[in-house]
Parts: sequence; C-alpha cells; structure tokens
Amino acid sequence: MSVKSEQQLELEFQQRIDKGEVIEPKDWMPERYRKQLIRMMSQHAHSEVVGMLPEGNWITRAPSLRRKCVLLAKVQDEGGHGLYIYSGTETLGVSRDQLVEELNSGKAKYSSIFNYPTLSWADIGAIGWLVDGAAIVNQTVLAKCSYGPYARAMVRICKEENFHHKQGYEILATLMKGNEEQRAMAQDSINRWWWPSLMMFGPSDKDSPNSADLLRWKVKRYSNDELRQRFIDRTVPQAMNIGLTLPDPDLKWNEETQHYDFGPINWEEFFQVINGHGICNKERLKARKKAHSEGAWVREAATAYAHKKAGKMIAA
Ligand code: BYC
Repeated sequence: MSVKSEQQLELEFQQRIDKGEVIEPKDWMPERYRKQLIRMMSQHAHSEVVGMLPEGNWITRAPSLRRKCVLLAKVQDEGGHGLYIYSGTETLGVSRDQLVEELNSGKAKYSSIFNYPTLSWADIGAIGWLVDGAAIVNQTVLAKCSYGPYARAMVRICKEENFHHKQGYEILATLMKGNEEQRAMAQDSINRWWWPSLMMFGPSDKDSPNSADLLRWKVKRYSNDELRQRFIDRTVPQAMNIGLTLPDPDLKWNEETQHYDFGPINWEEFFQVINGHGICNKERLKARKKAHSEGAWVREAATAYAHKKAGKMIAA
C-alpha cells in the first residue's frame, strides 16, 4: 500500500476545500489549518464569555422588569455561545481547560470591543445594535466556513444574535423617542461605540497576517475590510431611521461604488487594546479569574459525580 506524502495530502485537502466540501474532525487536515482554527475559534469562544461582563454590569440596573428579563436572557445566551464554540474547538484535539487557562493567563486574545466600559443604560442598546450587528455580519459568513463543527455552531448562534440585535435597536429607538436627556444619552453611547465596533472586524486587509491562509481554506469567505464595509452599509440607514448621528464627518454615500465612504480608523488605539492596554483589559481578566476560582467547587462536584456514576456502571 502506498503512503501518501504530506504534499499530496495537502493538495487533496485544498481540492476538497475548492470544491466546497466540509471538513469534519476525523478528516485529514494540515497542522496549520488545525492551529489556525484553534486560534480563531478559541478567541471567539473567549469573546462570548468575556462579552458577558460589560452587559452583566447592567442587569441589576435595568430600568424595568421586562428589560431585566431580556438582558438576563441575552447574557445567558452569550454564555451558551461560548460553550458551543469551546466544544467545537475541542474537536480539534485541545481541551477546554487548556483554552480557559490561556485566557486566564492573559495569553489568549478576545474581541477588542469588550475592553470598553458600559457607562449608561444606552450602552446596552449600543452593544445589541452595533456589537451584535457586527457579529452577525461576521458570523453569518462563518456559518458557511469549511470546518463543519464551527459552521454548525454559527447557525444557532446567528439566530440568537439576530434577536440580540433587535433588542438593542429597540432600546435605542425607545430612548430616541424619549426626552432630550434620553436622546443625548443614546447619542453619547453611539459616539463611544461606533469606532470600536468597526475595529471588531480586525485590522485592514494589508495588516492582517492570518487572512491569506484563512481565505484560501475558506474559513473566512470575505476579508476584514469587505465585512466592515458590509456592516457600515447596513447600519447607516438604521441610524438615520431613528435619528442617531454616526460620529464620522467623512461618512457619505458614494454613488460610484454604491457603498458608504468612511473616515480613517484609529488603528493605534486598536493595537493598544488588543495588546492589553485598553480601558478595561485588566478589569475583565480579573473578573474572569475570580469567576473561575470561585467556580472550582462546581467543577470538582461535577467530576466527583461523574466518577461515582462511572464506578456504579462498572460495578453493574
Ligand atoms: N479583537 O490577521 P487578523 C460577540 C487579532 S463576540 C481582538 O486579521 P484574523 C458578542 C487577531 O486575532 C464576537 N483581536 O486575524 C459576545 C490577530 O492576532 P493573533 C467575536 C483581534 O483571525 C457577547 C491579529 O489581530 N467574534 O459577538 O484573520 C456579547 C491580526 O488580525 C481583533 C469572533 O471572534 C479584534 N477585534 O481576523 C455581544 C469572530 N481583530 O491571533 C456580542 C471570529 C483581529 O495572530 N473571528 N485581532 O495573535 C474572526 O472572524 C477573525 O478572527 C477576526 C480577525 C475577523 C476577528
């Protein structure tokens, strides 16, 4: 029996990708494909889990029982998204414990957006509308990515994100129909969250070292800049619809390109944030570490129960 060379296997792998086939955990894959997926999926899972913190900050201060219930459900959904994606990442041969350790030690990245503070109730609207809105643009495409477990996780996640997006927009639309102070609060929130939301799509294409591989392997279907543009084109009319002004004097419709032109993004701020120097980086990591150590008894109890159950099954 002839053994295929690594080169031959890679060639066949790429042919499968080019034909639009889905790669499953037991299929042969290049080590770099596996590593890139672990990097991207674990960052995504961490983002969902850290993303619970800025919104969790407002659960006790939501302005009505209805708003509190909705926010609780949303934050719980984000926790669930983290768990699906950690499970998806485990299919690549890495344990969730290992991934969580990388987050808690500060080695792993998570989305830059969650290093900004939630200063007012309107920020909960802005997160739903802009942050979940950006996530939908990115993740709808990831639902067609080449790795089966990641793509499948995205289908359910996107359904829930659509609901999150609508609840955020509804919070802002309600505030914009309110008094002057409420409208000012909504506008102030958008002034602070607009640019960081654009940064969620990652650096511009020329500064994106991972994109070439990810596009070739159809993990990414569009580049960072293409998805950012798609998000802007969708979001500007929604802002106009409820009377919000986006804080970019260069933002204008371009008849020729049929897209909105927009002003320069502050990439220096982005790189500061992803390298640990954002407003809330330290606070977020501290909160995660505290939750992890305070949850140790739950993990121990679950392990003890699993061992006891396994022992009983062997005895029977
Ligand atoms: N933040 O080569 P590039 C949510 C890093 S959560 C931090 O373009 P890539 C939600 C990048 O990792 C949604 N780091 O990278 C939750 C790389 O560093 P390393 C989260 C970023 O992977 C709760 C370096 O910059 N969504 O929706 O090709 C409540 C160079 O970048 C960021 C996902 O995670 C960033 N924004 O493209 C509400 C989606 N951008 O690893 C809502 C899945 C870049 O080489 N991920 N970096 O050290 C992706 O689609 C891609 O990973 C990205 C970046 C587009 C984010």
